[in-house]
Amino acid sequence: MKLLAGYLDHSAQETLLSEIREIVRQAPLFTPCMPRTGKPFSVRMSNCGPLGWVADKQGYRYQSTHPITDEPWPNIPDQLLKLWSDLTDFGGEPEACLINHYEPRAKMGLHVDEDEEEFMAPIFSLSLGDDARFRLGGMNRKDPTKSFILHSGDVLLLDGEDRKAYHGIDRIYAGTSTLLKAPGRINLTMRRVTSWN
Ligand code: MD3
Ligand code: FE
Repeated sequence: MKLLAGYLDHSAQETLLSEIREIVRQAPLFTPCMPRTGKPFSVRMSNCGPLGWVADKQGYRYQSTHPITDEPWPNIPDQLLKLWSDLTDFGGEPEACLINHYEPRAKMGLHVDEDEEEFMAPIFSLSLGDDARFRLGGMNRKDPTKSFILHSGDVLLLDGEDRKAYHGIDRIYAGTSTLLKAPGRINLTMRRVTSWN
């Protein structure tokens, strides 16, 4: 894991945030839910890029359209594509950019990202808004974990062994940033999904 603390300055964060606001106007945040049980996530999501990650009673998957509007996902903003090409050495553009919106009480339990076919590509993550406590473990759920505070503008790059590690968001520290209009946090995660192109 490589943490690039404060990689985006305030003005770059504002520019990106206005692009994200436009994206969620076209592709509204939806509430994902657990397969089978239908238990809703506390995080709301949307995506941009050719593929987007969705979760419903049928399962977890990547698809090319929004689950409610059935429209294709908006494009990934150029600013994000440039960050990907500047910071990763993997050929090709990201195929999916997941937008996670955390309200102050939202969290994301420990999980492994395993819905992608491509495990060689790094994962790029960017935090906006309130601080969050991020937890990174090992390949097994019971492995010891470490926690890190993620701040607005921080970039996290995951590759190698960490790509397959358990991770989650324990809590949001509401009111630690004034970037967003309301307390909360946005996380953007860019990924390669397919292993064919
Ligand atoms: C470590 N998102 O979308 S981002 C996710 O802050 C996700 O919203 C969290 O976990 C969030 O799947 C954490 C940092 C991150 C992303 C992917 C990882 C850490 C990771 C994949 C493997 C290991
Ligand atoms: Fe994850």
